[in-house]
Amino acid sequence: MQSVIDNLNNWIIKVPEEFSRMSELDVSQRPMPLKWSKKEILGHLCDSAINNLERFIKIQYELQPFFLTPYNQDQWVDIQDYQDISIEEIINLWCNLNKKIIKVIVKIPTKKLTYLCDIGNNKVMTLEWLIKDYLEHMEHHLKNQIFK
Ligand code: NI
Repeated sequence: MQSVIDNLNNWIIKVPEEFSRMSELDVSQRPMPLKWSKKEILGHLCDSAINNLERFIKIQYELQPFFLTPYNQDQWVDIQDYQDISIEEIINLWCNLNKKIIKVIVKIPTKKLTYLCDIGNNKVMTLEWLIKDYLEHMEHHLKNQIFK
């Protein structure tokens, strides 16, 4: 779990640095009409943080397995209107959400890391898996789409 926390802390430093080198056009441009801009991808990562923060909290006290509620990613990005918000505001939101997530993760007692959640399709995973998957999903978007 320490490596997840170290990685999140590194990204909190790196993401604002990397974005400061990009132009407004670069962060706002959609590669295709229906594809997200870099702003919107970072917004999607805010939505992921919002939804996963709730999961990391609820799994700790709800009945097991805790059933994950999916969220419609395109609708969230659209309704939150990230394309029309300044990149600074999205970066601040993303940093603050992830700082909060780190604070929650560091306080999870070791025994709770094996608590179970149902991720759909009859797949049951542990809280530890869910936290690692959160980082993996974030790094996929950062490495392959935003900072490629
Ligand atoms: Ni995604």
